[in-house]
Parts: sequence; structure tokens; C-alpha cells
Amino acid sequence: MENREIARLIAETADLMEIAGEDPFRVRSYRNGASAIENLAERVEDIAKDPNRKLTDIPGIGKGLAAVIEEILARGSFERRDKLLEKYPPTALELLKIQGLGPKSIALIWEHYRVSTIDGLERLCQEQKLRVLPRMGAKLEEKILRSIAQYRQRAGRFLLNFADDVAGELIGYLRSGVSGLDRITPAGSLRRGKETVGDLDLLVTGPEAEQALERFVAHPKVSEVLARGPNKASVRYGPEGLQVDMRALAPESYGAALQYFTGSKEHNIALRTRCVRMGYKLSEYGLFRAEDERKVAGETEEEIYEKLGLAWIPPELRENQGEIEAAEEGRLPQLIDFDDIRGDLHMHTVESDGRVTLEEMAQAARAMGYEYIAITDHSKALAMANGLDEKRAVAFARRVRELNRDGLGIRIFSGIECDIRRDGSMDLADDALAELDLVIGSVHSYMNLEAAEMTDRLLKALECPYLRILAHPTGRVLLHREAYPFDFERVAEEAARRGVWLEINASPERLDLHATLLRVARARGCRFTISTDAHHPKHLANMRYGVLMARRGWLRAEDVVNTRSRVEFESLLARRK
Ligand code: DGT
Ligand code: CA
Ligand code: CA
Ligand code: ZN
Repeated sequence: MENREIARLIAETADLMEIAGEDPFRVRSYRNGASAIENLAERVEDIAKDPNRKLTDIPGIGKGLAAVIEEILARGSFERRDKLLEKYPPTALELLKIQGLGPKSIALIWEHYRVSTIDGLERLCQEQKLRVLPRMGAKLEEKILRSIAQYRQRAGRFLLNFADDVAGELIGYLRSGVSGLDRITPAGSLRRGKETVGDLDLLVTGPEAEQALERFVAHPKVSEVLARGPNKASVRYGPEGLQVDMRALAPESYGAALQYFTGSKEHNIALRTRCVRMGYKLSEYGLFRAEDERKVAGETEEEIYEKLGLAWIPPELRENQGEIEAAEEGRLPQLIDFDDIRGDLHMHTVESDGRVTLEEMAQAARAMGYEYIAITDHSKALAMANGLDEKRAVAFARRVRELNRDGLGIRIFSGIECDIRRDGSMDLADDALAELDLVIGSVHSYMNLEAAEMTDRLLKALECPYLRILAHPTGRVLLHREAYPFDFERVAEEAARRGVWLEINASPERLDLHATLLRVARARGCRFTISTDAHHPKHLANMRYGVLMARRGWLRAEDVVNTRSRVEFESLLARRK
């Protein structure tokens, strides 16, 4: 059994325990255990099988959880989970995904109405039946109805990194079994770097492409074959049920198919309108002259765009947001690239809620070829994460100064991810912030303020003279929590004016800021950082998702400050602008 699956069963049980009102410390230890398993490089199953090792050697796994894991490996579930599932139907777990509805409310609704489904909950709100329950009211009913609509929109979508991992898995699997394959390329929303993916689209070419389809549908993780034709197969993959579409293509129409299946649909529609105007027809098989159906392009994307009088458009821009006009006028931006990044400015260590030491993070960052990193642990308001108070922050700054003198082969900036309090003030006093090289400000609490209050709070935070970066500025958590409402333009304008950089948080759960807001902010003169918010060295690799988001936001290397060399970046830090 995969670690991810074991972690899912335990995390799910933690949710049920919370609904059942069990001891919060126990709930937390289950959650921590689940995340420890998910972050483990090794397979838990291998450790369990090894007579010389114990599950309790895994950090975060005590005796209780070790027994739980043994039981899961033996029979796919465990007693505590089974008991809770007798009490609450599994659909209750889905209710947790409705924003604004906590475990206590779910338990209350279940006790009172025996309702545990989203449809049922929707009906209760429409019939105004929630407001009679303690601590619930008409406003909550409205809020839940809105949340349900949002939930339905995102249901059935997957995070970009998940789809990316599945694509990698499948490509490796196909290559290892079929030799005559030229290309296996992800298309669709994954190729465009969209933050969530509905289904995965894979294209294969080569003399053995049809054999690849055969091997694809026979993959052990394929749970259902949805469609199968001579050149195409669609399946459901893995316990999460991601749909994967695969197509075998002739090399002479590879470019046309790649263009077609990359989308977006909106981009393709706009492109086809242009074709018609120019006397062409475009399909997944090629670009044809309308008058005599003669094929004029199809082997590569470049020649198709060229025949249409356009520069080749990077997939991340293909959203019909002005890219076709820009390609026509030769003013597509020179987009930032992965290799442009020279440092990562947001990460955590064991000082707060990270998993490894500063030294381990530094080593991993050096291995990535970075010139510098900032270590930015949490501040004291995040007590659960053991955030730093002023004294620890100052001591940390001193320690980093000494480490830099020893020369770690990478420059470390002492930083802090300082909580922005409800009133917009900083969680740490100015004299402590002044000791640190880089202060990031973040909102982690009171996220349901009215828009006006949230705007004032952020504007107030920008007044802090030590603040350099506003982290994950909208607070969204993909597939889970919407951005909090505030006047983004005003905040962006003020950030630009004060020289505070806006973060693109590269964590696949956040990807915050996103493309639309990046363009708004850039137009107002903002500059940006792309950082991973790593809590473990392996998260440093998420940088690529942040860069994809920057590309989707039309950013160039010069818009992003952590593309600067160490020396240039140091001088940027020394000045405010
Ligand atoms: P997703 O899967 O919801 O994350 O988004 P996409 O963009 O991957 O959409 P998908 O998988 O339905 O289709 C892949 C691409 O194929 C899409 O971006 C454009 C093209 N395509 C598929 N169906 C149509 C269609 O009915 N009309 C047009 N113009 N293009 C389509
Ligand atoms: Ca797709
Ligand atoms: Ca598809
Ligand atoms: Zn962070």
C-alpha cells in the first residue's frame, strides 16, 4: 500500500474524530502522523516488513499510530475508523470541505436532522432550517449556500503537482515497457500549468504508439477503462480516480494535435476564428487551406502559429487573455524561466514547524544550485507551530551571521514569517524585526473579516518599515479555501509605492498570487518573489510550480527579485526599493 493511501485513511479518521468531539490533542497527533507518513521518502510498508526496524522509529509515529498502521496494512482499515464510520456516514467527511462549516456544526446537524450529505445540507439551508440550531443563523445559511456552489465548481479537480506526478509515473511506466516510442507529452491544462487539473491528457507518437495504449490500459492502478478506440484510451487511475486520456498520434500531425489538445478551449476558439478569416481550417490533424483542403502545416506547433502570422505562444499564456494579439504584434513577453531563479526566500526549519534543520535546508538548496536562501520561520502568534518571539528571533539573526562567516557555500538570509495581526500590526516588535535580513508578513488568522477591514489590515501591515514581502497575499488554499475578500488593487498599488514585494507562493496548495492578480499587480508597478514555503527539503522542488504561475501571469525575469545575483539581491535588501 502506498504511503499516500495510509496517510489518507489516518487523516480522514482524524476528521471523523473531530466531528465526534474527541480530544483535540489526539486529533492533532493523528494529523501529524498522517503528514509524517505522507512526507516520508521510504515506503511505510517496507519498514513494517523489515524485522530489524520499528514503525515507531518514524518521527511523529508513536505506539498507538504504529498499531493503527499495522492494522491498515493487514486489512485496509482499523478499528477506530470503523467505529466512527458506524456512527457517522462517510459522506460527513465531504461536509468538512464546505467552507464555513466546522466539525462541531456537522455533528450538530447530524444529531438534529440526520443529514450528512451536501445535497441534504443545501436543502436545509434553502428551507431555512439551520437557523434554529444553536449558534447558527440566516447569515450562515447564506454563506453555506455560497460555499456549496464553490465546492461543486472545484469538485473533481486535482492539484497541479498531483497530476504532474501521475504524468511522470505513467511516462516512466510506458517507457520502461515499450521501446519504439518517440514522444510522450502531457497536453491540456497540465501543459498550460494551470493550478488545478480536471483530467490528464497524454499524447504519444512513435512506431509502437498503439502498443503503448495497450500497456496503458493494463496499468495495475487503472480502475476502469472508460473508452477504448484504435488511437485513444480513457481510464480512471488510482484511488483518487483521476481520469487520464491518452492518444496515439501520427508524427506528421503531432504539432497540430499538441496544439489542439493543449487548449485552452477559449484560446483554440479564438485561433480558429483567425484561421477562418485567413482562409484556413485548423483541426487536430493539421492546418489546411480552405479552398483546396491542402495541408500547409501540422508537424510542429511553431509552423502552425507561423502560418497564421503569429509568434509561437508559450502554453502557459494560451487562455485567450490577449496572447494572440500580442503574438501578432510581436510583443509577447520574454517569460521567466526555471533557470532564472537564484534563491528561495521562504522556508521553515525545526525552529518552528519545518521538519529539518537550517543546515539541512541550506545543503538541499545548494544542491539545487541556488546562491542564497532566506530562512523564514513563523513568529510567536503561531503558537501551535512554536513560532519565534523577539528574543529567539534576535538570537537566530545572530546565529545566521556567524554561520555566514563560516561559509556554507550558500548565503543565508535571516528571516521571519511574521504574522500580521487582526489590526494590521506586526506580531514582533520593530527592534527585533530590524535585526533580521528579511521580514515576510503573512495573514494566518481572522481570515473571515469583511473586505474593507481586511483591506485596512493589509494596508496597515505595509506601513511597517521592515516588511519586505507580503506572503501568499490572498490566503487561498486550492480546492479548500477561497481567497479572503479585499481590495487587491489598492493593496497592490500601496505595495508598489512602498517597495514591498508580493509573493508567488509556489506551494501547490496555494499558488498565491495567481495569474490574473499577477497581471493586475504588475500593471501597478509591483515586483515579485517566487518562494516555496518549504517545510521539508523536498518541497524546494515546488519552485517550478511557482515559476509556471509567474509565466501564466506574463512575468519576465526582471519582475521577480529572486532572479537577481546574490550581490544584486543584497543591495536590493539594503535599500527599500
Ligand atoms: P481540464 O482537464 O478541465 O483541467 O482542462 P483542459 O484544458 O485540459 O480540458 P480538456 O481535458 O477537456 O481538453 C483538453 C484540450 O482539448 C482543451 O484544452 C482544448 C481541447 N478540446 C477538448 N474538447 C474541445 C472542444 O470541444 N472544443 C475545443 N475547441 N477544444 C477542445
Ligand atoms: Ca485535461
Ligand atoms: Ca481530457
Ligand atoms: Zn510559511
